[in-house]
Order: sequence, then C-alpha cells, then structure tokens
Amino acid sequence: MRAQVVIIGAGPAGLLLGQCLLREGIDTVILEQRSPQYVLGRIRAGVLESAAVELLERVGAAERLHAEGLVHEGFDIAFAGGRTRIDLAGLTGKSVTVYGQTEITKDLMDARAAAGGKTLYEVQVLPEGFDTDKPRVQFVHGNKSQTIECDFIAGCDGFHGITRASVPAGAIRNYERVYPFGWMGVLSDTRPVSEELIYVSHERGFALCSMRSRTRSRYYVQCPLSEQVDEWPDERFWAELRRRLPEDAAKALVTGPSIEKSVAPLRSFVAEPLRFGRLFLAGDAAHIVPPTGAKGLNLAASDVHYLAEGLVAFYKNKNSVALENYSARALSRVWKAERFSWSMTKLLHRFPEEGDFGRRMQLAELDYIAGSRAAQTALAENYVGLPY
Ligand code: RFL
Ligand code: PHB
Repeated sequence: MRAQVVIIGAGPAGLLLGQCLLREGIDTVILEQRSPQYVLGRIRAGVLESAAVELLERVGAAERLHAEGLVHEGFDIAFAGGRTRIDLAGLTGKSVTVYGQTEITKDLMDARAAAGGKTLYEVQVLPEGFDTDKPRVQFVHGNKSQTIECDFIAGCDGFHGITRASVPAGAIRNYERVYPFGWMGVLSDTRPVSEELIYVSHERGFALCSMRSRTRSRYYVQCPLSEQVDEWPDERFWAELRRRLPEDAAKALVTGPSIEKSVAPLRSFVAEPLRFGRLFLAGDAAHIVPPTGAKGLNLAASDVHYLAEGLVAFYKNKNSVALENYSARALSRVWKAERFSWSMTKLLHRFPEEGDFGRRMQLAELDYIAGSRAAQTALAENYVGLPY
C-alpha cells in the first residue's frame, strides 16, 4: 500500500489535517488505534477560537457548527463573592464559539467519509524510517500485518501516542510541569446556570461552569489528583460546585443526573522540535496545556494550519520552505498559549503549598484585572486566540 501522507490518530488534529490535504488532492490514509465510537465517546473541549472556526469552514466542516454552536462574546471571572465580565467582543472585536469536540470530530468524520478519504480504525501502528527518504508505517488491522509506504508521516496520536515515543531520546527535548490537582467534570442535560461561562476562583478551589448547548451543561471542580469518580456521586459534585459559586449562580444552578463524569489531570508539556526528518508532530502528540485557557484543541488546529500549508506548498509548488519552518512557526504560537494556560491556572486554582500569601497574591491580581481595561484586554486577546 502507498499514500503520500500517513496520518496517525483520528482525533481532531488528524481528521482536520486529513481534510485540509484531501481538499488539495493530497492522498492520505488515517490510522487510528481505537474504534470510531470510542473516539466519539471522549468528552473534552468546548470552546473554539474564531481562527479554528474559520479553518473548519475552509475545509467544509462548519455547517452544523454554525447552526448549533453558541457564539460567546464574553465570560465571567468570579472571586471574593463578586463577578467580573471579560467583554471579549468589546475588547478584541472577536468572539469564541461553544461547540463540543465530540461534534467537531463527528463532523470531520462525516466530511472525510463523504469525500472518500480512507481511515482504518482499531489498528496497531509502528512508524519506521522517518529519518530516511522512504518512511513507512507498519500496522496490524484485524490480525493482518501490512505496510504503507509514504512521503511523510503526521503524528497526530495524542499525548500517549506512539509517534513522539518513536523519536530517539537525543533528538527531542521535553519541557513539562505537572500540577498537583485535577478537574472532576460532569456533563448533564440541565439548563446552563448562565448564558456565558463562569471561571471561579474560590477558597475551596477552582470551578468552571460551561455548556454544550442551551440544554446541556458541563461543569468542573478542582479536586486532588488522588480522587476517583466513584468517590463523587452526583450529590457530592453538585454540593461542592454550589459551595464555590457566587450566591446568585448557586441559587440559579439546576442539577440533574450526570450523563458523564471523569477526572482529568492538569499538565503543561512541550516537545521540541516538531519535526524529525519526515515525521511531523501536531496537537496533543506535541504539547499539552492545562484546560483552564481552553487552548488544547485550538492549538491542534493552528498546528494543522501550518503543517497543511507546508505540505500543500511541497506538493503543489515543489517548495519545501514552509515545511522546513513548520516546527518554529507552530511552536512560537504554542509557547504563547502555554504561557497563557499556565498563568490562568496559577491565577484561578488553589495551590495548597502556596499558603495564605499565595492566595492574597491571586486575589490582588484578580482585583487588578477587575479594575483595569488594559489587563482585561491582554486576557481577552489571549482567550480569543492570537493570530495565526
Ligand atoms: P487526541 O484528541 O488525543 O487524539 C489523538 C488520537 O490518536 C489516537 N491514538 C493512536 N492512533 C494510532 N496509533 C496509536 N499508537 C495511537 N495512540 C493514540 C487516539 O485514540 C486519539 O483518537 O489529540 P488531538 O487530535 O491532538 O486533539 C487535541 C484535543 O483533544 C485536546 O487538546 C483538547 O481536548 C484539550 N481540551 C480543550 N481544548 C480546547 O481547545 N478548548 C477546551 O475548551 C478544552 N477543554 C480539553 C478541555 C481537554 C480536557 N481533557 C479531558 C484533557 C477539557 C478537558 C477536560
Ligand atoms: C469545556 O466546556 O469543556 C471547557 C470550557 C472552557 C475551558 C475548559 C473546558 O477553559
């Protein structure tokens, strides 16, 4: 078997790259370890920058997003019993769109199927020879071993994938920070507590009120890393969330049975560079941000934008400059989003080891943001996403 580009991983990064290349007539095969149902069952991101929306539009996968997605022109930060609205539209002229990662993945899967793109699910892969001119991917699909020869391999296989792990240790440098807590998340078919998102900094820990639609809510509370989902029956979750919300929101909170509950650890991670010969890393395979800044999926989209531009220039114009520059261009945006996600995480979570002084520093910064248009503009500019 042969393809121009083999994409490993059918998450948002892999599917979006597949769509960008397919539309330019570049021949791709996507190889995914899990089943389509499993991939669609993962509840993750909810907030899209306008640049990510535009990329989905360009590849013809934004019709349902525009029909069902919710455009948000601001969000609230709650602390010390009060709330400050960050007026994204007023401060930056831009907005974000609330539309679940599950829905984006489904739309991209449908677009790929409609365009006749090839995706193999439930395969075990081994990328090889990417330091030569003849890379290939060995894979096992339904007990049958096969090899695909290709020009390039795109590693879009997430943080635990095989592509980054296949790079010799001396060729890659990893930067990492692991935070001493996680997020317990609940999805429920209840009316969201507010029309916009609320990020809460509370003495008992961070909380976030988000949503997937006008009838489906997504809530998170900061919890110790050791916590298990079965230690958090719905009643405990709702009671803890309510205690952290400002009074008016606590009163308005509508609770109901959870339809999904999971714990996510928080981590910052960057691998450098993103290119090893004919292997390119994109999305969570290359970097992780704590979800506080809503940047993970958006970075996957910007990586794909730069990588697709490089591959298209290579095939259409025989020009490899953009491909050579992929790692540096993508990383320049990645590091800024890493900084923003880290600063939002530090600002809004309780860090037990930072003590009372640390808490006072957070409250002083929150109070400064509440009173400063300049500080709000800097925050808003990063939240809506820096330009590609
Ligand atoms: P994914 O989604 O992990 O997809 C990788 C795919 O590769 C497959 N795979 C393999 N395939 C073949 N061979 C192997 N050896 C393989 N190993 C793995 C996997 O099965 C999977 O299908 O990575 P991708 O595509 O880079 O996408 C990244 C995003 O999923 C991630 O950054 C976001 O979900 C992060 N995130 C958020 N991002 C935002 O932009 N906005 C948000 O509001 C937001 N909220 C969140 C989030 C992540 C969260 N969690 C659970 C970590 C909220 C949470 C709680
Ligand atoms: C979500 O809706 O899952 C979500 C929203 C905003 C974030 C993180 C997660 O910052």
